[in-house]
Amino acid sequence: NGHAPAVLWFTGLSGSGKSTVANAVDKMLHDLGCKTYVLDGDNVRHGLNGDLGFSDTDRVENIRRIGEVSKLFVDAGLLVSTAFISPFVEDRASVRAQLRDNQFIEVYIDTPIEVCEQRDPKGLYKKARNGEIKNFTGIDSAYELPTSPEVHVKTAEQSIEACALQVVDYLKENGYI
Ligand code: GGZ
Repeated sequence: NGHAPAVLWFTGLSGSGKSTVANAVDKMLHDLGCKTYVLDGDNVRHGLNGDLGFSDTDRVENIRRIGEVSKLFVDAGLLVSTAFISPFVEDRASVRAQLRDNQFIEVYIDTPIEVCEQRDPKGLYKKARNGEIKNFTGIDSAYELPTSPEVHVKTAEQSIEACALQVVDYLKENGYI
């Protein structure tokens, strides 16, 4: 039950299902005996990155720090899942460049913005449309599409379970687990 350490880098819009799928994957991996950890807004944006907001500059710094922390977890031998919008291609590429070949697995959580907006679990899209929140990703702040993600997941078309299995299957097929 050994496994190769790596970062599963989930990227996608707010409400796309990144955290949900990442946590489902994490549970499956844990049940397979892997050492794992999930980094998401809940444990990073309040603490380590509590000084950062949502300007482009702050997002760049947010992702840079998360990349550094992920690298430490990989050094410790874990399969770490990160669930952040990470809207900029260049920043995702920088994190990839800091890791060894095959240690960065980009998982694009591809959910149409219409679906994310309909879900709107925190009412943030509504506030962004009202102008109560500025610089909201997909409304008035960019999301740069992944061009060649290792895994491409469509949450609007299949269950959370099936989405998570797609990621776990990738790890199996490529010898990580
Ligand atoms: C995007 C925002 C914003 C703005 C607050 N734009 O659905 P959520 O609530 O739980 O996920 C979103 C989260 C995004 O933080 P990240 O650290 O993932 O962003 S980034 O990678 O771009 O740095 C959303 C909430 O924070 N949120 N304001 N303006 N999402």
